[in-house]
Amino acid sequence: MNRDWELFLLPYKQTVDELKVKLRGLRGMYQLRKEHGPIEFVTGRVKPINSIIMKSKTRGISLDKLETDMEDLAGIRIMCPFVEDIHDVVSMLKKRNDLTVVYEKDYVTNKKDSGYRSYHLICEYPVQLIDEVKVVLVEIQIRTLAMNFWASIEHSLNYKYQGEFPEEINNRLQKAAESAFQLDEEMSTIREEIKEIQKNFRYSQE
Ligand code: 0O2
Repeated sequence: MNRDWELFLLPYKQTVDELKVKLRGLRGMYQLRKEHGPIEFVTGRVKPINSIIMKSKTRGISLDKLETDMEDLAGIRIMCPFVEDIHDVVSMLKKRNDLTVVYEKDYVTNKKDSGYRSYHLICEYPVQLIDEVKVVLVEIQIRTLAMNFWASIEHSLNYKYQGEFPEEINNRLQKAAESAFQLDEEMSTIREEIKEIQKNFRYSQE
């Protein structure tokens, strides 16, 4: 099948560009309000054509059905400082009126067998084209910095093994994912303790 990929992917590129600007803008708004910002940084990408073709083969997705069946042609990642920020960002995204959450996958509570943790929202986003509004699917992944550290490195190592790590490496990657999660939990505990100390200090000054 001959496809003009650039034309096909254009609404997805527009979606990624728009959402990156909107979500990065939120970070600045929290800073201005001098509130804790649940967003550390935001990235986004349109799935590269070779990955689309590879995923369509491995998942048995017909190239005619990419729009409906490949949910991550447009992908956004939101990195949060703390695990609890993930839930705040999810609630905030669910309340937005420029996108609709279709369904969600909570790999933070239910980690994948690989050790992968992240919260995924599959959303519909209406994008204005020259003479029509097209509703496209976008996958928003929300994760902590530690989850992102693990996932980015595991993903890059995966290219060598194409998803089939030897068992011993698999086990070590799972352990590394657990260490990353423990680090997240420890940072949250430290944060809570600091908040408590500050609260007590304020009371003692009143
Ligand atoms: P990319 O863009 O190269 O990252 P399912 O059919 O639901 O089991 P599906 O549809 O692939 O699987 O969705 P899933 O597993 O919920 O999420 C897909 C995306 O989540 C992946 O995209 C990765 O970005 C990320 N992900 C899921 N599992 C892992 C993992 O074990 N390690 C890492 N590093 N990332 C993971 P793609 O398609 O791999 O593309």
